[in-house]
Amino acid sequence: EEQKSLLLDSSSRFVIPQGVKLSYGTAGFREDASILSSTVYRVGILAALRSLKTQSVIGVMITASHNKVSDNGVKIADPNGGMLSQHWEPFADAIANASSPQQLLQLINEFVEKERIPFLGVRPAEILLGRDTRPSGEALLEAARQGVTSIVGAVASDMGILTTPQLHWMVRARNKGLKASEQDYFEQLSNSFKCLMDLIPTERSKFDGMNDKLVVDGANGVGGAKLQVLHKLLNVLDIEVRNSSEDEGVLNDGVGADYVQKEKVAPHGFGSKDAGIRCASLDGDADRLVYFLVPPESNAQVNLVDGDKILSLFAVFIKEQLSFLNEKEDLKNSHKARLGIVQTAYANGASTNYLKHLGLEVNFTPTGVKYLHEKAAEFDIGIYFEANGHGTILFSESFIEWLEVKSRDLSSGSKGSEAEKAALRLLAVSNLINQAVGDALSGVLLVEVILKHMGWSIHRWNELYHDLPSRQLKVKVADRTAVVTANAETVVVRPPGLQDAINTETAKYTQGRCFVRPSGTEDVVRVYAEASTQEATDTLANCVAKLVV
Ligand code: NG1
Ligand code: ZN
Repeated sequence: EEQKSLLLDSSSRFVIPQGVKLSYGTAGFREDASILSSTVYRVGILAALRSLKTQSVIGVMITASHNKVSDNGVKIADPNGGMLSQHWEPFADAIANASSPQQLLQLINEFVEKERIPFLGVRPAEILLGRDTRPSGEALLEAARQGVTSIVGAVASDMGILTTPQLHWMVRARNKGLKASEQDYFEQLSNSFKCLMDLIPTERSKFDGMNDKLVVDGANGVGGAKLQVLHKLLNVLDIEVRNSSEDEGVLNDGVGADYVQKEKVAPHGFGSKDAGIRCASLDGDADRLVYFLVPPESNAQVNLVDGDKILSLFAVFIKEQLSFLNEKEDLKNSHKARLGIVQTAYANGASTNYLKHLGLEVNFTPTGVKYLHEKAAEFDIGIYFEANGHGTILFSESFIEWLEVKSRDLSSGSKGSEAEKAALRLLAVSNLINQAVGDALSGVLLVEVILKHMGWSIHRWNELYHDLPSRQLKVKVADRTAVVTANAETVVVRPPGLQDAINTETAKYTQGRCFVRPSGTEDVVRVYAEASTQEATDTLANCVAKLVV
């Protein structure tokens, strides 16, 4: 009864806007911020129920990532720091669209019953709330808090302005019983970075004559300021951060990783004066990272070093460490680690060829971090990246334990051996790179230390392989759900005949590859094409776009 009146009372303060149908997509709920408060309030309720069900800490992040500043959004971090279990998404959709407090209450009651969510005699719900720098964030965070506290006994902690990966990291750390404050996050990253720096082979510790400075575009979002904090703790890297707050410009407006990757132009504040310098760009909530080189001519395209190339750099480094470890086959406890690479169909074909050529196992999943993450978790070490710069490296618990034992065994034997250093490096990577979600801050640190380890400039790195020309188009259609795909979105199964037509078109081009799929975040069908020249690629993409409408 107390619960019932609490819910009816609080939900009457959050009236659902007329005529909007919301859906918990790959990025949670995302809309114009002005219509989101009832949705965020209801997500607060869901988070509290999820916490009761799992008897763990749950996170709620308020962000719309790379979208425009007037948008906002909300997503849940599950107990392990990952995305909300897909099994709960239909409930999220249902309550977000419930038309009255009574209907909301009924849906909650049914769900509590069906999922057997415990209320009595259990640990009360505990939720960590975070938000990015959007002006609408403060009020929406309050709406989330009211949603959480409308469940009897539930506690909401406001963690303040954070990057999305920081909040996911905190949720994961809390549930593992580890230190989980923002300061702990910064310390873990900087300590493991320093550890990797100390393990750089002395003969390689010089860059190959290139400018050692890194300039980072913070998208006028939350990432720039957080990177400054890390930078102060590190005091070894030469990093300049631009576009680090609203004072310098509008969030995601002509800046940020999404803009740089899609438009292939330099963000605001970068120009020919930066030609040849190593540059990087974060997105608005700092879960995506791309590197780029500004061309000397002022209106030319940037040289993009995208998520595929970051993945390739990480793969080369990890593979090198594993080969050091496997050299000493006589060691007890020998273990051939399974390294797996996970990409989507948007990965440039040249990157896939390169990775296969290294002898690595490359897997494909549909677009959406939850699919990539899940696949990568099947390996001892799983590296996943989307071309747009979201990705990370996952280490299995059993492999970490094995590494800990191994590094101890090795240190008692041949002191300072390559195998011992390799084990220590892999352990440091597992602490540096965010195990919950892709994290641009930990990504920057890992890229920087690997470049130093290899003695590579960004130019050398960029030469690992040459991207095939590619083109992405958006097609507005009456109903994007009419397009249904299979095989990690590479094949259209509906409408009938479309795939045959795409095949016929693609076959006309050298190194031609093309696929179409409905977007999960926008009301469009996306077309992606690759071929041996940019001109051919554009023609292929345009022809296929005409087949879709
Ligand atoms: P959709 O709209 O489903 O293509 C986009 C990105 C994804 C992912 C999600 C979530 C592309 C082609 N797609 O998905 O990679 O980042 O947004 O933000 O970049
Ligand atoms: Zn983002």
